[in-house]
Amino acid sequence: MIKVYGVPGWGSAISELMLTLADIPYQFINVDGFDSPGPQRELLEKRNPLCQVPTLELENGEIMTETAAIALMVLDRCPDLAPPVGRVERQQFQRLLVWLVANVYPTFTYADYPERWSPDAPEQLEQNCIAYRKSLYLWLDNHLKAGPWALGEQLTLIDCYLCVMRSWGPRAQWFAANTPKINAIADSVCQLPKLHKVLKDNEII
Ligand SMILES: N[C@@H](CCC(=O)N[C@@H](CS)C(=O)NCC(=O)O)C(=O)O
Repeated sequence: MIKVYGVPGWGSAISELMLTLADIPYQFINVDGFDSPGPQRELLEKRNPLCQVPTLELENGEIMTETAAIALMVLDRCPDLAPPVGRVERQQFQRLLVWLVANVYPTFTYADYPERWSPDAPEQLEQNCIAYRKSLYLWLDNHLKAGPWALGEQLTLIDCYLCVMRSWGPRAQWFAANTPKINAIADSVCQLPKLHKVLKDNEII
């Protein structure tokens, strides 16, 4: 069975939602505290030298990291979670998948640990990253389809990202006030009975 090394509510929640939607069984291994020296960090570092979550250990022992790569792996097993090949929505799915991890996710990498990257001005770096992240979400909200899901009529793995990311900074209240489409999509994901347990376990609902 796949092992998901993660922390409730963190980036591993995106993988957990995707695996659950695809009916792929997994075992969750909580590595809370991995971002400080200690046994949890040692456990994770052995599998992923970047020491990030999610880190997956697949059925064959291979290590898989990067939520976008994990999404592609899930799609190999459950193609219905992306628009079909040949549909215009598929290109937008591919674009948004890379866009989220290439643009939004790094704002967390830098703003969550600003002292690592800018020891002399950590607060400035953090504020700039958060302001940039807000501008990205505003752009995204303007470019999303009318709904009910990010790509229109079909629930896709992009919706897993939006649901989990809505629970992170700048937090649900900001999304409710500024990004109505992201907010509505995240609400719809939160109402999927299939995801109820995993969302609760990750303190997203
Ligand atoms: N590119 C990775 C980013 C993963 C990531 O940054 N995860 C965060 C937690 S949500 C993390 O592990 N941060 C710790 C660190 O970067 O040191 C992905 O898409 O999975």
